[in-house]
Amino acid sequence: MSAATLFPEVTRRAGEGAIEPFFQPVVRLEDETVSGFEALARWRTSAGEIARIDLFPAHAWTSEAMRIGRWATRAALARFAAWRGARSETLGINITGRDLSDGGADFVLEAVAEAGVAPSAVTVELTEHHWLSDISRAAEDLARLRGAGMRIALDDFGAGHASLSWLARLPADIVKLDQSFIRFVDRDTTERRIVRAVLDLCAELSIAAVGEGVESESQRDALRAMGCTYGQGRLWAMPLPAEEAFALAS
Ligand code: G
Ligand code: MN
Repeated sequence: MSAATLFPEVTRRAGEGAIEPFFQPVVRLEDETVSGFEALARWRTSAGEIARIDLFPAHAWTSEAMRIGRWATRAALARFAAWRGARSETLGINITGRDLSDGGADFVLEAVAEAGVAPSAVTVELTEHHWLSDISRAAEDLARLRGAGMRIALDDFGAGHASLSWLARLPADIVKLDQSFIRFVDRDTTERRIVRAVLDLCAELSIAAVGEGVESESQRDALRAMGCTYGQGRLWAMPLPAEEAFALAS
């Protein structure tokens, strides 16, 4: 099943191109080994250039965006399942509040089962860039995913809508600190103090933290010194095609 058959509108806009799942490694800051990957949909154009799907920002979210997201998630799960076997690495899949309120939890349960990926290998990343219209319902949906063995991550933490109320009311295992904070984490900045406080908060709540968009060794060192467990970013690798990304795991 190709993107071309499912999404003629998008593939028309992309020329000969197609949506493809890319994978960005997430590393343990302790020893910089790969703990897992985040799946990110990419749009590969006929010119060979690879663009981020900026077609659907939060304010322009459509049912087509959701269909594409779901297709990309299924494709990512299939690629990951074919590679992982008995290995221990995890896969992060992204979901929005809109998707969640449109049967997203059932979709994730079904797609993970269909791909044959162990639920314990899956982290569901809920982005803060979209509003949650019904937080109680979202909490129930996320609890179902967690009950099935998946982990829940609050993505783009600090840069979106809800931070503390989400932390208080949603079942979260992981917080992914937005890269707008990580950018300044190696200097004496307000961002650095906020990161330190959020890491303390995560420790208090027994939530693991991931620094997103880590680009330099000094950012890595600062996060490590403040007790952040994981990192993700250009310092290690940008999102890559499956084979290239998976080759980074030892
Ligand atoms: O929204 P979310 O955090 O799930 O998506 C991560 C996005 O950030 C991806 O589109 C990815 O390409 C981008 N990204 C990942 N690592 C880096 C980085 O080190 N620097 C920058 N500028 N962007 C990054
Ligand atoms: Mn994410």
